[in-house]
Amino acid sequence: MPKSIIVDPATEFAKDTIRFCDIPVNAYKTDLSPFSDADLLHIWEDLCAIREFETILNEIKLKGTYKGISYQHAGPAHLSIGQEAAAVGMAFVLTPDDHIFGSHRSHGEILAKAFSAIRQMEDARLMEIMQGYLDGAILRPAERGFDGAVPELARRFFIYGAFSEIFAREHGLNRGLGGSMHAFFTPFGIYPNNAIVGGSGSIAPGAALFKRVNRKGGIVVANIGDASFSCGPVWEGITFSAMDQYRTLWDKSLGGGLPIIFNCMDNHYGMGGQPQGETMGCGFIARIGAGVNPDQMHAERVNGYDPLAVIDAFRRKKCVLQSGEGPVLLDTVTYRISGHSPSDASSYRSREEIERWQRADSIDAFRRTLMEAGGLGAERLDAAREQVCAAVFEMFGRAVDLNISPRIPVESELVGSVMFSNRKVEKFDHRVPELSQNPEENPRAQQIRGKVRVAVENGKPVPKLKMLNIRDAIFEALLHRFAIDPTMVAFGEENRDWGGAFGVYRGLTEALPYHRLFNAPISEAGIVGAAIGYALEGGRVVAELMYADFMGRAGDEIFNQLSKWQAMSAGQLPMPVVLRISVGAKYGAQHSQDWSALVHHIPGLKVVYPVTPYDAKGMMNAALAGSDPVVFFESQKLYDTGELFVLSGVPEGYYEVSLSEPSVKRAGQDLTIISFGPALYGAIAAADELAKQYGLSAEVIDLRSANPLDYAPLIESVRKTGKVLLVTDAVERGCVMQTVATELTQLCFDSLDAPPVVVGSRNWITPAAELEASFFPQRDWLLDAIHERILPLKGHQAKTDQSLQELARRARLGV
Ligand SMILES: Cc1ncc(C[n+]2csc(CCOP(=O)(O)OP(=O)(O)O)c2C)c(N)n1
Ligand SMILES: [Mg+2]
Repeated sequence: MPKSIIVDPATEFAKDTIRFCDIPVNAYKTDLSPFSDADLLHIWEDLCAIREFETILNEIKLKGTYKGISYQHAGPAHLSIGQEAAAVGMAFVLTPDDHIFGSHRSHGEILAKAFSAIRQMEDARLMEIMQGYLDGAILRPAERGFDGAVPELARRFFIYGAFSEIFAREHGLNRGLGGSMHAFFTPFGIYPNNAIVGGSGSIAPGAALFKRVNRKGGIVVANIGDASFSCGPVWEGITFSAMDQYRTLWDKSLGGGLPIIFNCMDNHYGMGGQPQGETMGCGFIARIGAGVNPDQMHAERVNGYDPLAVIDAFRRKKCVLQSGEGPVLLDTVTYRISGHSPSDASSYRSREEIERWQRADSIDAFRRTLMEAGGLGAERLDAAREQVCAAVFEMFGRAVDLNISPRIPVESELVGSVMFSNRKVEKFDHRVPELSQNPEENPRAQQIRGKVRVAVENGKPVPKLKMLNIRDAIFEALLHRFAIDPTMVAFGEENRDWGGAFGVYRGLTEALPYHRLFNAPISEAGIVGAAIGYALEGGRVVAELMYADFMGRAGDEIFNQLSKWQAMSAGQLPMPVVLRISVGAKYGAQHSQDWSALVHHIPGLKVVYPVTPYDAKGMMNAALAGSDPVVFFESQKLYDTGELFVLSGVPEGYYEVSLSEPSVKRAGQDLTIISFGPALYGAIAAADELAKQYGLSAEVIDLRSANPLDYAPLIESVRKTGKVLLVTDAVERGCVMQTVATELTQLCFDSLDAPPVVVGSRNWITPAAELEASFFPQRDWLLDAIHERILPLKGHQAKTDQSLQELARRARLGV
C-alpha cells in the first residue's frame, strides 16, 4: 500500500509566499515567584560546586597543584568556567527519565544533571544505585568517614566518580576507559558525552526515537556547541528528528514528533574560530530552526548567564515536546571564560572581552539577584558555598590519591574484555511485539515457504523464481526476530514502500507498523547515529546503508561511535546494532566498492560477509540474537543466488551460524583457496578448473567473517596442503586477505611450501560494468597466480602477468 501523500502540480505551482515567524531573543523577565528558597539555594549550590570542580581542574592543569595537593594530569580537560548557569538551568527542569547527551565540554552538564536527579530520587533508590554501580567501587571511597544524609553522600559519590573518570582511575564512572570527554551515568539520565564535535547531534535523536517507539516517558537533550552546528552530522540529526512522518504517518498513540531539544551551548567560539561573524553565516544559531520545519523548531535565543531564564525556557520547551510538537532548538547564550583547553593562550580574543564577561559572571549575578530578593542572606549563601566546595575538594583529594583510587593495571586485559559483550539476548524487553499482521500470514513469508530451498534439485538448476535466494534468507531471519524482540526497529533509505533498495524488505511493510520499519532521510550519518542512540538506550536496530561506497558519509558514526561505546563505557552500555551494507556492482567507481577492509581495521566491530543463503540466514540470526555491533555486508550481485553448498537446503526453522567461523565449502588435498565475499564463486570455478585440467584437488574455504576470526579451520587446511591462495573482490592493497595472509604465514610457517598469495581487485577505481573483468579477480588470474607463485601447473599457459616483478611494478606506481 503506497502511503498516498499526493503531490499535485496545481498546488505546487500556485503563487504563494513562505512566511517565517519571529524568533524570541532574551524574552525572559526575572520572576522568582515560582521558586522556593530551597530551590534557589540548590541552584546556588550547584553553580558553586561546578565552578569549584572546574577551577580545581584548571589549576591542576596549569600549575600542577591546588590548595596543597599536587597532581600532574596527563589527559584533557575542556573546562566550562562561565557556562555553569546554562548547565544548572537545563538540569533543574529535567527528571531522571530525561536523558542528556553532551560534548567534550560537559563536566558542568553532568554534575548539574546528577545533582538534579539526586534531589528527585528516594534515599533507598540512591543507595541501590550507588551500591550496585560497579559493585560499589565508587561508593566505598566516597563514603569513607562520611555519616551525613544519603543525597549528600550521592553528590560526593558522583563528584568522586567524575574526578576519577577524568583521572583515568578504576573507580571512574566508566572505570577510567572514557575519560574527561566520554563520561556517562545512565541511572541519573546522563548519556554519553562525545569528543567528536557534534557527535551527539546524530546520536541523541536515536535516543528520542527509542522513547517514542517504546512508549517511554522523558525527553532527550543534545547539548552541543555553537560551532558544531556547521557539522554535517548535526544537520542530519536535526533532519532525522524533524521528519514529518512522526506526526503524519505514525500511530498517534506514540506521541508525535521526537522529544528532543538540540541545546546549543552558545559560547561564541569553536576553539578560536567564531561561528558568529567568521566561520558561519547564520548570525544567530536560533535562526537555523527556521530552515528546518514550519514550527521553526520552536527556536529561541535564551540568556544562558541567568539560570532562571534557562529554567523558564526548558519548562516551556518540555511542554512543547510532551505535546508531540518536537524537535526544539534552543540557543543558550553563554561564554567560556576558561580557555578551550589548558594550552589555550587566548590568542583569538582580547583580555578586555574576557573581563567584560567576568564582570557579568553568572554566579556573581545570581548572588546579587538572591540578595536583592532577600530570602537568602549572604551568610547562608557563603556557608552553602563553603560546604559544597569543601566536598568537591575532598573528593578531588581522594580521586588523585593512587592508594585510594588506583588505575587499572597496565597489564590488565580489561580493555580487551569489554571490546565485545558477546551476550545472547532474545529480546530487550518483555512487551508483546507490535506487528501489523501475524507473521505466518505475511504474503512474502508464504511465498518463500513455497520455494525450493536448494539451488540444484535432482541434478537440475532450480528456476530462479522458484528458488529461495539470499534476499529471502535474510528476510526470514529479520521477520523471525521482529516477532520476538519488541524493541527491534529497522530503518534506512527506501526501506519501507520500496521494500529496501534491493528488495530484502519486500513484505515487511505489510508486517510492521511505521515505527518499526521506516524510510529515513538520505542521511547516512543520521541513520547510523540514530541507530547508535537507539542501541545505547537498550533497543535493537537494523540500520541499512544502500551501498558500501556511502560508508564515508557515516564515517564518524561507524568508526568512532558504533565501534567504541561498548569499550569506552567499560562494557556498561550495549550496542545491539546490525548495520546492513550492500556491496554494489556494475555501477562504476562510486557504487561498486567492497570496503570491508575499512571496518575490519577498526577495533570494536564484528564484520561478516556471508555469500550463501544458508550462511546469510544463519549469520543474520546470530547477529540479531547478539548484543554487539555487526557490520553485515551483502553482495548485490548475489541476492538472487540459491544454496549450492548445504545440500539439505536452507532450514525453514531457526538456526545460527557462528559469526567467527570460516566454512569449508569444498574439501581438497593439494591447495587451499580462501575467499571472502563473492570471490567464493570465482574460487570454486578455479578449483573446478584445477581438478579438470591439472588433476589437483583444491580445498575452498569461505572466510565469512573478517572479525572475529577463528583461524583453526584455516590452519588445519594450510597445514594439510602447504599452499594457500587468498581471494577477494576488494582492492588488493590493505584488504582483509592481506591480514589473513600475514597471520597464516606466521601460524603455518613450517608447513608452507610457498608464501601465501593474495589476489584481489586492481588498486584502481571500479570501472564501468563493461570493463569490470579488468578489475575484479577472474578465474584465470587465480590460475595464473597459482602457477606463477605457488605451484607450477604442468602445461599451463598464463594469460595474465601475476609475477612478483609485476607486483613490485604496480606497487612502485601506486596502482
Ligand atoms: C570532528 C571534530 N573536529 C574538530 C575537533 C577539535 N575541536 C575540539 S573542540 C572544538 C571546538 C568546538 O566548538 P563548539 O562546538 O562551539 O564547542 P565548545 O568547545 O565551544 O564547547 C574543536 C574544533 C573535534 N574534537 N572533532
Ligand atoms: Mg562554542
